Amino acid sequence: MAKKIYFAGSIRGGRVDADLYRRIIEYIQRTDIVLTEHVGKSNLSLTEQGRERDARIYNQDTAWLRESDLLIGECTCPSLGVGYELAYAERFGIPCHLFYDKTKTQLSAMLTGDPYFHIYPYEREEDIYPLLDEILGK
Ligand code: 6IA
Repeated sequence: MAKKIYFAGSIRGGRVDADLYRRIIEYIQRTDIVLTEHVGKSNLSLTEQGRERDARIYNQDTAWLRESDLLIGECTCPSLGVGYELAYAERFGIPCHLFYDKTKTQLSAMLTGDPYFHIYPYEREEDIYPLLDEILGK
């Protein structure tokens, strides 16, 4: 059965990796369901929406997170929102698989120091896809 995947990637933290997010999302979608497809879209509005509209985003995202089978995060570009989602996922027992490009960044010790998270440092984008196959049980 297709799994429900919560893909986490930076939005207001910076969109430098938005195309990479889109490629990863499209890869996962070959076999499984990505609840957060918008994270890979290139035309996202980055401006604050006001607390009420942002509350709708928060409520929707946390509901999706609770119903997801697992979280896959691309964490090269630091994002407060992704960090929050990871702690939230841990609280609800959602398995988390985190990727980052080790030639570009070092991950926060709050993630690498927490044994709850499965962490995959990579050097080339091509390295990500076979790991995704394993994670998704292909
Ligand atoms: O702090 P950040 O903005 O970088 O946080 C990014 C993370 O928070 C992503 O993994 C998303 O799941 C979530 N997130 C942040 N902003 C939004 C958002 N903005 N919509 C949905 N999820 C978000 C509005 C875009 C909308 C107009 C399509």
